[in-house]
Amino acid sequence: MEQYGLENIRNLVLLSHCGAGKTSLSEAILFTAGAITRLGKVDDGATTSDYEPGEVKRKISLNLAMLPFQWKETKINLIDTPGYSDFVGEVKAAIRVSEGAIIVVCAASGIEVGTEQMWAYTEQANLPRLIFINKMDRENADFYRIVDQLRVNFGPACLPLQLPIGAQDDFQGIVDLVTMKSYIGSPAREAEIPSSLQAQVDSFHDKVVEAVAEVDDRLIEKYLDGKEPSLEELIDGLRQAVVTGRIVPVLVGSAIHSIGITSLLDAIHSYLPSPKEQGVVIVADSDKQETIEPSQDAPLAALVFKTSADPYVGKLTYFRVYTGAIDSNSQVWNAARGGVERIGQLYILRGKTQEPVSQLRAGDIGVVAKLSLTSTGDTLCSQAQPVKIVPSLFPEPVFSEAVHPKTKADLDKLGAALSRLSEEDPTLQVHREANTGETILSGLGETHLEVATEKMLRKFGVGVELQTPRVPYKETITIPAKAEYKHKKQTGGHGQYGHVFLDLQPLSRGSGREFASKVVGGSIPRNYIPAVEKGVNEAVQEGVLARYPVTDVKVTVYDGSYHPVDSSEICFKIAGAGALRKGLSQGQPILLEPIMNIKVRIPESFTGDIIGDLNTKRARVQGMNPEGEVNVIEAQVPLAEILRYAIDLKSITQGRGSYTVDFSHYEETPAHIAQKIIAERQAKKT
Ligand SMILES: Nc1nc2c(ncn2[C@@H]2O[C@H](COP(=O)(O)OP(=O)(O)O)[C@@H](O)[C@H]2O)c(=O)[nH]1
Ligand SMILES: [Mg+2]
Repeated sequence: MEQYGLENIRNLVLLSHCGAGKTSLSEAILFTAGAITRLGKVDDGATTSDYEPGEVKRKISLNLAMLPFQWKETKINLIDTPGYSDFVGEVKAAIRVSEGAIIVVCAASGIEVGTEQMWAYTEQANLPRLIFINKMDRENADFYRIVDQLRVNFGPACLPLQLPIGAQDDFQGIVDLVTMKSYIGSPAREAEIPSSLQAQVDSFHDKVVEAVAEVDDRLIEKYLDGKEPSLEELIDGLRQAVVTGRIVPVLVGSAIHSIGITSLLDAIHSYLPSPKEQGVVIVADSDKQETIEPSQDAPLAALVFKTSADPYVGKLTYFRVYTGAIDSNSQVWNAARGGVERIGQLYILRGKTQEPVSQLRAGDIGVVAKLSLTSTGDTLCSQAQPVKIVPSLFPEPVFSEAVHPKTKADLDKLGAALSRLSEEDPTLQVHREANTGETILSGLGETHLEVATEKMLRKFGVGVELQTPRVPYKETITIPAKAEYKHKKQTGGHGQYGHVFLDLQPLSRGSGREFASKVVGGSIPRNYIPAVEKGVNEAVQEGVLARYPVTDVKVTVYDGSYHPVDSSEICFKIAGAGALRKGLSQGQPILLEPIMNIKVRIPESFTGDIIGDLNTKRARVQGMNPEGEVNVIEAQVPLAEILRYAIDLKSITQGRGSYTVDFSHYEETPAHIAQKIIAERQAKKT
């Protein structure tokens, strides 16, 4: 098995708006590099990257895919990612373990929402990048228009290193502005620079030389003297500028026709950094961050960046080695869990194909099956020198649905399947909503949850339906009330007797429930008081308005009577419950609804639309804080109005917005809305 030094590895993530052609490009790259012998198409569901049934069915990528190949003496671990925003967790994981990115832009559509988002992610991650203008063969493809757009939106660092030869139907190849050679067709043949393009090529070449001279002290003098740098100097200068983010090369081609791919591979090889050039961030303890040097001759440090649940092999753990090496059939230390992890056979993944390897060294990426302790975000290391590498941060789930198993058998397997799903996807969370008894699955959007339920059926054989979660309404009283209830029965032998007086006081919002006894003189014997409390506690679970739990009430038992023979705990429980229900009815009960704090982040220009929409949702806008070009709107809004806000926000902003919610407090539901809810609950009962 071939081993690669740190300098001879590139970990590279493909990023773009959905549909710009990442998966097609990854296939063309593998094909051009000779890693695959057949060029599959996304539209036939036949690519190396999109192999999962959900991906084949939808013809979009849903998961990150590892696509390693060799180019010249270098191993390139290409990672294809989904462009659809519901699956951004995969993007974040892939970015965390990459040293470079290719941002794919469609030559006709240009910059789209996803392009802006991916650009921002690479900025946050400080990731050197190339831009590949794809689909040059398409109608409306216009290289120069897109380049202008890139420079306006992302800055003058975006620098064309190639020009297209022809466009749309007539797109034939590219001119390389660094080597000043031109390449036609697929596989690429070197050709003359078309004379019609020569002036344009010279002018763009000068721009490249100027841009490199500006960022490279060694070249600026030469440039000012009017001397042309050597090819080596130019490439070296470009490499420094790309690695430090001062130049973002813009390349061009067509994934579908495999045009421009060889030049793209050369650019990756020449300009993007190897793992050696990136420090590794570790956390020694919680507040101190320091970096360690990437090295293959050091103790092991490998970050687990993804876990997938496979019905056949079980759990598959994806890791990136930062220092040292990891061996098949060895033992490593998991610092986060404080335990030894047994490592079985290591594999390299290409799409769904697993190739066994005996060792993986620093810089490389692999997978191992059936780890027992380890989860996404953990570091595998040596016990002698434990380290924790900072993991990627995943977005919080914002969209929730209630999971209803279809059959009894589905119900039995539901818990295990849900916990494995959320283990595999850190952007999925499961919890049980105590107030409604529903199992709630939360994720990043409707499609995300839909795909999760398909996976549940396919991988674990569990059938479920998703429904909008019920709102956990509550009930309370608005005025004090006193109530008496006597439970008395004479049946055959000895009878039943329990008799209580309750005092109900409304409490302020958020107080919860209290119970007290002020019984004096033994009108109810002390040993029966807990039974009264039990009766009260059971009865408050279903209020008298719409059977929602009762809150913010203080219940005091202050009097009653008993019978020396007929009284029992059960009788006082029944009396307690009966008195409570009477008291609630007399206390002018109302329905309370949960109010959430919502924080919506949107580009400035959507502010009016977002506020308008929030107003139709009974929201109280509390603040607007511009943060650069983004506006952060804070509001309080009833949960009932924002159960599907992820979908509304996406359609108002075409996916440019994001939001977070958390619970604030309960508040009275406006009467006309409460009446509807009460009527619906009554209809359901009967
Ligand atoms: N005309 C043309 N279509 C392309 C090209 N690359 C990709 N496509 C098409 O664009 C669509 C989306 O491609 P895909 O690779 O799945 O995009 P992804 O979402 O970025 O992975 C598919 O229908 C592809 O066939 C290209 O170079 N030219
Ligand atoms: Mg794709």
